[in-house]
Amino acid sequence: MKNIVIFGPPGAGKGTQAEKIIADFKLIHISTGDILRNEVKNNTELGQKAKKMMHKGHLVSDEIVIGMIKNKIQKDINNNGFIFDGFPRTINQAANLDALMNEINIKIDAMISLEVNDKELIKRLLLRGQNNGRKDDQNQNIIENRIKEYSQKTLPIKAYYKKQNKLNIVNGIGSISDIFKKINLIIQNL
Ligand code: B4P
Repeated sequence: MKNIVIFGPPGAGKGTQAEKIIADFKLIHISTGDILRNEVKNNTELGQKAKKMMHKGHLVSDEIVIGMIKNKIQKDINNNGFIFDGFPRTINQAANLDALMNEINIKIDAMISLEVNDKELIKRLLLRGQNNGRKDDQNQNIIENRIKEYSQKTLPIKAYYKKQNKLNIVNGIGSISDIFKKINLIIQNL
C-alpha cells in the first residue's frame, strides 16, 4: 500500500497531477475539494455550511473535513493506497489523519509538495475560472484570500511532514507531463 499526500497552494496542480498518479498507481483519490463541491451541488446540510466558506476563499471547518475523510478511508480500506489531494490543509487535519491511519495500521508514505509562485497561481486560477464556472476561481480577491489562507494555515504542514522525513519538493512550473515524471520517480522509489 502506498499512501501519498499531494500538497501545494491553490492552483499548484494538485488535482491535475493526482489524476495522473491514480492512472499509473491505481490509488484511491480523496479530494476534499471535489467532495465538498459535490455536497454544495447536491445542496446537502454539509454543503450549505461549506458553500459560505468556499465562496469567500476560506477553509471549511476541520470538524466537517475530518469527518468526511474518516468515512472515505473506512469505505475503501482494502486497496493499493490513497492519494490525498487538498487534505490535510491544517496541522490539526494532519495530526488527525495520522491518528486515523494509525488506528488501522497504515501510514502516509510521502508528501509531495508542488511549488509555484503566486503570480502564476493567480494566472492559472483566473484562466480556469473562465472555463469551468467555479465561483472561487472567478474573482482575484477570492483567489488572493485562498493563497493567504494557504500561507497562514496550510504551509506549516510542510514542516510537520519534513520532521517525519516524508517531504518531497517538486517544482510545479513546467509542462504537466515533465512534472509528473518527477512525481512518478518519487512514488516508484517509495
Ligand atoms: P481544492 O478543490 O483543493 O482546489 P485548489 O486548491 O484550487 O486546487 P485544484 O487541485 O483544484 O487545482 P490544480 O492545482 O490541480 O479546494 C477548493 C476549496 O475547498 C478550498 O479553497 C477550501 O475552501 C475548500 N477545501 C478543500 N479541502 C479542504 C480542507 N482539507 N480543509 C478545509 N477546506 C477545504 O489546478 C489549477 C489549474 O492549474 C487548473 O486549471 C490546471 O489545468 C492548471 N494547471 C495544473 N498544472 C499546470 C501546469 N503545470 N502548468 C500550467 N497550468 C497548470
